[in-house]
Amino acid sequence: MKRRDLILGGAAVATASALPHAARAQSAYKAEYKMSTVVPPMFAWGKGGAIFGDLVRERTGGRINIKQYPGASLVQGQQDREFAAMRQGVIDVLCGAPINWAGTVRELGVFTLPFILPDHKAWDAATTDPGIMSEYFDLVRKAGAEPLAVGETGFRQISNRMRPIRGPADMKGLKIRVVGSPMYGEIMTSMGANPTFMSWADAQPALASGAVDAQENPLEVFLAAKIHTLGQKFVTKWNYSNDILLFAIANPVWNSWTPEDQKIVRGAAQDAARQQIAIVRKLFADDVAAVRALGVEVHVPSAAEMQAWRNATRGAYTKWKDATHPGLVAKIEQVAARAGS
Ligand code: X2X
Repeated sequence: MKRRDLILGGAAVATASALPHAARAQSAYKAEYKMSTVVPPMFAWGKGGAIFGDLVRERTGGRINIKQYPGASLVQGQQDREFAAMRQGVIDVLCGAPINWAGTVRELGVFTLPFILPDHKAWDAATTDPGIMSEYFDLVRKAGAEPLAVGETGFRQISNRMRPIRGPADMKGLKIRVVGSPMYGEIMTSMGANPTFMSWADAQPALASGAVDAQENPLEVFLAAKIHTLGQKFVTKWNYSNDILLFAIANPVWNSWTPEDQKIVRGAAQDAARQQIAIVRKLFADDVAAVRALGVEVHVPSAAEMQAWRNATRGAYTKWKDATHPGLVAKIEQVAARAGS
């Protein structure tokens, strides 16, 4: 760099820092930052978004105002469009499950391969492993957002209106609603079920009318959405997939904030994620009893039954390991094995 540029550059910095800090920050800031969540704050993961927004508002003295739009309303309920809409500037803040973005950024689905992280010990080991998380966060950055923290959406369990599901054979012919993740579709197909891809908004009427027989969601969602009132009488707690809840900010928005504010926002997301995980785990601990109390039959598989599920979904696992990020999946497998699962 030439001496003249250095002097000019220096002068520019001096002028900028002569402005009052708040004025400088405020001028580039938007009055409202739009956060998309699929579910509302009555649900544990919508609550994570609400806590995050509140903490940011409090800690920035209102400088950064994050407003939550539940029901994926910024994308007219089409939750599989969230990530693309974030890239287009329609969504500023994500607080969601990467399974919803599988059609846009497939590699973010590494945590949701079937039975890859079978319990909380394995899940915690993987999602707090510095090597895994820095690689994962780099993928998020390249995809267009600054990742801040990771909460937990919860282990997904299958429910249906027809019969108890004790093994892969019971899946045969079942019409099951899944989110727009092709991997989930193939998991179901590999067991002889007929998956239908549908948004959460469409899923509920489809269950109520019997257009689909089955669905899969964390039991906390089953309870909060009162899915038993939609004719779902049988649940199997097979813990087949537990997505992260990713807190992230669209890159251009992130870059418009001062380093001080970036630090505050990151800290707020980490605190919100911690609180959100505690809420999800508390609900998980009591969910079988809570669902049974509604008159729904809950099957908790034996170790042998769990092995049968793993065998039946192995082909889908291998295919999606290759289709997402084989190197990162291998690291997750190693960390999960060390965690003793
Ligand atoms: O639509 C679903 O099933 C939900 C609420 O779990 C997700 O957003 C993935």
